Amino acid sequence: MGRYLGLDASTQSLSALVIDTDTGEVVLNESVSFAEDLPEYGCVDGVLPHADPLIRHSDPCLWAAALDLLCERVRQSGFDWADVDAISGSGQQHGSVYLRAGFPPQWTGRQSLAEQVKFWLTRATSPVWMDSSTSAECDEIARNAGGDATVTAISGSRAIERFTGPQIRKFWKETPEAYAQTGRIHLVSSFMASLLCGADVPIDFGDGAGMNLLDLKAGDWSPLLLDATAPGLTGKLLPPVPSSAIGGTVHPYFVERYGFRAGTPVVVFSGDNPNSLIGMGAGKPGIAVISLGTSDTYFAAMRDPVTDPDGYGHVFGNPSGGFMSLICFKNGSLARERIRDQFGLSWDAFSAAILQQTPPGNNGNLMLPYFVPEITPRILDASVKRSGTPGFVAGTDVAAQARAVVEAQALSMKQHAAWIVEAPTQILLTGGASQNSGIAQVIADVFNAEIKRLPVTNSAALGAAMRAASAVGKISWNALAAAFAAPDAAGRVQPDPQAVAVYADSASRFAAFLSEQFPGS
Ligand code: ADP
Ligand code: XUL
Repeated sequence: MGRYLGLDASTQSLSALVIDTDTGEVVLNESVSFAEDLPEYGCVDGVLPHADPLIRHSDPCLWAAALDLLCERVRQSGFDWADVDAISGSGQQHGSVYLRAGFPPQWTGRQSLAEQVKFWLTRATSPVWMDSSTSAECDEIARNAGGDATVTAISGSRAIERFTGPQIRKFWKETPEAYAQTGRIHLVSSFMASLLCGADVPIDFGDGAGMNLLDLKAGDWSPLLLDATAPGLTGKLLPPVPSSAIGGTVHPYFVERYGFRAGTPVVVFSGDNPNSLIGMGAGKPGIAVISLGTSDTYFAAMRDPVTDPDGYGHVFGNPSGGFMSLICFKNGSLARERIRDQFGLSWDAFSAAILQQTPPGNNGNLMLPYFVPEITPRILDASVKRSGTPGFVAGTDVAAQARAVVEAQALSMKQHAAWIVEAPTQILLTGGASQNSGIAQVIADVFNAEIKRLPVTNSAALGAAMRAASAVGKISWNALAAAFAAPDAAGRVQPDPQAVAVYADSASRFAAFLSEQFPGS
């Protein structure tokens, strides 16, 4: 029993959450926002501005700076880092960091982490999950490996633009000298763990499965996919490990600067979605989870790796054993924010527009809210389409815009996620937007499922803390889920039978509008 820290390096922030397994309480929940706290790195919505909408990179020095800032902020708040018995963490998936051989060095207390990391980078920026610029490389990898079906059978996903393998291939093609100088490639998760340990911490099966490089059944890198991706890649990756492996201990830099206890064990980090699966108490098959973070994702645990027949979805490792299926939508929170900002709404007004000012089905109004290139369905040439009443199409009917974006997202999710859990009767909802009652009601009605929410909305950080407690504290998943991931009675939302009937019709009209406007999607 003790105190366990989960760090969450997400798209727009770095958070720390500590659970106390003696009292069953969350004793620390602190966050650093990249935009508000570290504007000097120039990231907007977590990425560096780029004229090409397909290119989306971030700055690994920003993540290092956020780690220093978060540790210092928590120390100053009076929380004693020495009380933490073990640490694990979470990272936005797929993003990659490219480093010289010899990384990580012995950190010195004379410079900040960001200053030290900068010297070791062979690629100044990190492609992240929002990047869609590697279509050519995906085709090449599939061809080199013997076809899409082979890549999917081995790795659980077709070669996908944002996945790390295609990103590595693009780096090798564009800058072969910098690729040759690269001694180590990390995911965001394993990079953050390596910063903390001042030692090379391996990638876990959960996050490693998001690279198009892992042989899921063998639990090791696939020689065929490594060769199909880039020359000499084997030596640039550490062998992958189970999510319960100890990656190292906290480096003296953190002990001396911030007061961590010397020797605190660090359990390997994992991806945000595998961590969320744990943090939602959904490690066993049959429980559907929707996460409304920067991306919207729909996922569930599964015993055997079953792949998406349409080729959009993925199989990742489940940190509590077995696998998880997932489907990801890029036009998630940022699309809802675009509508909120364009029409001058607050989140409360956005929710009221849905709950009080518009009916389910939105009087037949439909939107295809593809502000940026979409992952599911695959739309590279993004645009927003509307059909319906003149006021809606012209944008004067403000309330209908809020309902339309959320209905479109929920209908698309239902259409594309049927292979994961066919007709869930209950859905666990998490992520920053899950607290919005209007959004939660639309999801309940479209899926005809009861929505349950947890008191902790950062399920990725919570899941990481629970993984540390399981691996080091040897506390059972059931006990951890009962203590920290029990749904909140007040957070339940029931489907409305009348709305459910309306959405059966909306679903077919939405699917027809989508295939008419984006043929082949
Ligand atoms: P990530 O982990 O990807 O950084 P979070 O789960 O922290 O994302 O969610 C952040 C998003 O939540 C923001 O982009 C914001 O749009 C959204 N959000 C926060 N509060 C609300 C709200 N009340 N209603 C709808 N969306 C919200
Ligand atoms: C999942 C995905 C995103 C990122 C960022 O495949 O691309 O959910 O993990 O949250």
